[in-house]
Amino acid sequence: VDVAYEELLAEVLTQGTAKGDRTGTGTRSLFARQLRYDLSAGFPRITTKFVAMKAVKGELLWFLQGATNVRWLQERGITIWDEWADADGELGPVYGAQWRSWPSRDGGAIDQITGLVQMLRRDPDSRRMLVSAWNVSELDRMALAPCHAFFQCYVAQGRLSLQIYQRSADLFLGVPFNLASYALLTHMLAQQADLEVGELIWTGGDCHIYVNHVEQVREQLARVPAAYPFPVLRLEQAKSIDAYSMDDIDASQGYQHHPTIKAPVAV
Ligand code: THF
Repeated sequence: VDVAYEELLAEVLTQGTAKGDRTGTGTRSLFARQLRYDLSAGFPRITTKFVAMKAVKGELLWFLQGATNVRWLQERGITIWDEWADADGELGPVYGAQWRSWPSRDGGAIDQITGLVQMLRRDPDSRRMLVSAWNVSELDRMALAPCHAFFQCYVAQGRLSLQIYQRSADLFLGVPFNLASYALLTHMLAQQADLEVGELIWTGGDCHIYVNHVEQVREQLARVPAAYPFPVLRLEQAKSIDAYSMDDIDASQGYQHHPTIKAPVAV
């Protein structure tokens, strides 16, 4: 049973500095913390509350399509990006645009994900296996600056590890999603490159609990130590990193969890 996430919640709740933020909500915050998960030991879908895997899967597939319009998500009942979209459903050049078509100087576009899969296959010792959403020249056109700004892959002994740097971490609402999302991405990349999964390393910059999530966090921590182990991921083999569908992904096997805890998202 892994309680690292809950320990981080408790640390920020009890030791965090009161700090204002862009949304005007107010937070308790600590800087620079890390969570590590051995992905071969289980899929890090937090169990001390229900984590909506349908939204996690949909959001990641939507990133991988290079999409930046929320309609595709809405058609699947996923509303987690609605607050930031304009009247046409657009978010500007956020994750999907930067991952799949980062504008290059010659007027073309760079597909970082295809490049990453090629490096994993051809040159797994490379120390340049990074994907960045943090395109400084386009930040002002994004509805929201990337929270999970970039990630790096690392291969040793046939195992793929991934470290994600999250500059701003909404510990109660966002981080359980972000952990499951990057764990899933690691499994997909490993499958595409014929590797086993290694570790997911999550590095958080401003790690915060919004003041209007404090009661929810107390309720969640009253449930610790977690009673349940992580579930196991079933991932059907897809022909390419672009070919995964919702039905190929199932993180419900062995997912025992405490009940949902609702909270408002800071916009
Ligand atoms: N803004 C803030 N304030 N927090 C975030 O976590 C966040 N994101 C994305 C962009 N901006 C953010 C959006 N991701 C939920 C989950 C992830 C989000 C936004 C909202 C959410 O409300 N989750 C609920 C309900 C899920 C459901 O629809 O069923 C939950 O209980 O988990 C971080 O990437």
